[in-house]
Amino acid sequence: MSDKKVFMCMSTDVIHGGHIEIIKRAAELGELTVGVLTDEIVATYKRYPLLSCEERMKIVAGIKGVSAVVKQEDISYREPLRRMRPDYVVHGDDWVTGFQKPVRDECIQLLAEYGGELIEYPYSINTQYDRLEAAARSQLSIPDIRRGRLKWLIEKKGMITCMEAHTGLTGLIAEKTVIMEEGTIRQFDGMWVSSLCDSTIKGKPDTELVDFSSRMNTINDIMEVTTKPIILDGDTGGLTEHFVYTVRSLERVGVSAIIIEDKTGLKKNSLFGTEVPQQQDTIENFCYKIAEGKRAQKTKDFMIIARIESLILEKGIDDALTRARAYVAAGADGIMIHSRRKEPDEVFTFVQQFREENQRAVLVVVPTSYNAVYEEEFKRRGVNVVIYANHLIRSSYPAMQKTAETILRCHRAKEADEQYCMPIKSILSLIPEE
Ligand code: SPV
Ligand code: MG
Repeated sequence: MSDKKVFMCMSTDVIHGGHIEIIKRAAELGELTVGVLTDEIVATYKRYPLLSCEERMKIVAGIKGVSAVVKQEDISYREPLRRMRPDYVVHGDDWVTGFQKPVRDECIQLLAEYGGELIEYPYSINTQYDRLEAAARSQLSIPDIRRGRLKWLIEKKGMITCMEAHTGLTGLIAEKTVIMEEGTIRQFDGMWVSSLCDSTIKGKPDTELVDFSSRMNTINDIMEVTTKPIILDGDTGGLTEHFVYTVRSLERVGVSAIIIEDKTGLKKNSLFGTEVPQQQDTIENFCYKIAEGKRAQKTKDFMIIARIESLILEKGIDDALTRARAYVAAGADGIMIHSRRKEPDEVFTFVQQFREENQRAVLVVVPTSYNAVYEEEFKRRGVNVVIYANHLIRSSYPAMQKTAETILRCHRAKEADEQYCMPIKSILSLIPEE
């Protein structure tokens, strides 16, 4: 064997002949070290791994030709290359284009710093391997696997982001949109099934008019085509006697959490604030609802998160904090604090004061009106979940309206087609048949 050092990186939990082949070729070049990506990184850039990093490291270590296995904490090759200075980095040629290209570009630059070399082998295209990956991915949509993933992600990442989804198609956007940024990959961690969006898409007001059976249909549509965890906007949760059934139904289908708001009577959307009559529930009643929901819960992973409307209804921070304490004591797994101010100050004050006394409960924010705050700032302050609650419906409606107006104005579709519509070919192939 040559005295050259070889490095390659692996994330897979489904080892197949293609991987064995590339390891064999890499080992022929010298002493092979394999970097195994951590669970957080795999979940961020690919999908939630079915096997933990430790398991995957053990499997890779057992493959003939592998001399050493190291944990790799970043998708970028910077750390292992600077530390090990391998003579060769080995990779499939699938990263020449696509979202991994910037990682490749950086890797080439790093190798050039000390005269290392990138060796690429043709990526194994094999329908069997694709089927294997599809089967592994489909495991992730199984209720027992999907349900617990929200808690897991929050524990691993500290803070996660959720995009709203109100149809199968918007679910696919929340599931599949990926961007590359400075050698890392960004995608949403989960989905929010908003009552506002689920009502609006049906042309109905956001007043709990869309009933639970209909909400479940939406959830099912989204679940059929996605794998990411789902948080349901449960409005007020309805009658406590009904809420206990809701909790069980949601657990059964694999929803990860429900957020219920402490309002009573005819619910109106929070962003109306005090412009419309809205009644906050008593602490006692709402605590009873939370406690009964927790009692009905069958699995350990499901979460009931209490949403506090004190700031929306201008009752002040002290009222919000009193309620937060009571709701957590009643069993709530977390608190969503809502505000409709343009400035984030009152949310920040609440977060700071709540976190001083409670470091454990999950804290959720919905920065629809205070939209200038960066995610990093929320994280630094102790927020665990940031929800983009209505952005896909708010962006699709203007596009549809412009299209309709343009066709009316032009007496034909050509102009609208050119300006606002994706090509027919693209829409036909947007959802491939299995
Ligand atoms: C929703 O998305 O339906 C919400 C958040 O409840 S908000 O519209 O801001 O009240
Ligand atoms: Mg809502």
